[in-house]
Amino acid sequence: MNEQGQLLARAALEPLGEAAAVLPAFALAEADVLPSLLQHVWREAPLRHMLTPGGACMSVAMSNCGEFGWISDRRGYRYERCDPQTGQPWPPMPPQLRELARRAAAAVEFVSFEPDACLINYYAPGTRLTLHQDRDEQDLGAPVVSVSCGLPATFLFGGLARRDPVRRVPLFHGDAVVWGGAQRLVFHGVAPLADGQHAITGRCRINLTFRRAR
Ligand code: MD3
Ligand code: FE
Repeated sequence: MNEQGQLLARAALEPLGEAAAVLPAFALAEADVLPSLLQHVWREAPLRHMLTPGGACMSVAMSNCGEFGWISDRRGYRYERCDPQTGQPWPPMPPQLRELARRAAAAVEFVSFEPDACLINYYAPGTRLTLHQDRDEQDLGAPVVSVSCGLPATFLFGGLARRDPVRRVPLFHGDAVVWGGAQRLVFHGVAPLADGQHAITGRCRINLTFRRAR
């Protein structure tokens, strides 16, 4: 079995339900160079803490690249072509990352996934993401592909109702996850990030989510 075959075999052992799959180490090559791949993005569209519609400051710092970026403010959640902070279009998605997202989706049979948005989440120690659904995308038939980089995190994977029981799934540097089909609207979140040191990122975790916004 080739290397990719082995990764897929491990992935098959970690199903989260129909059409959600962890691909352990699938994105290792890209994760190892992620800070340099994102340097240009962060210069053009700096990480910032967005406000929730309720007026709370999110503990995760965010930015975007691609044709569309996900934003939150007092008016709600939505995708925008321009960064509200600079008025400029979001920086382009690095081709290497777009290609990675396509390959991860195809590995679990979402052929022809064309992401037009990439949300960048930055977690310092203690940062968490409360349970939520991702439902601001036009085509909920398209999957979401996530890539983890840096410190490990505990991903919280619930059900289709907020009160459903939550499974805790560890995510490590280089892991990719593809969410789609019946799992696309599950409630999910991230437990407070444990402190630590990582060779690539230092004291933080970076998570990318590739989406089809329109
Ligand atoms: C399951 N990010 O950005 S990625 C998010 O680690 C988000 O930063 C988390 O949830 C993070 O919205 C988790 C995994 C993920 C992303 C999208 C999903 C899981 C998903 C969409 C539907 C179901
Ligand atoms: Fe989410």
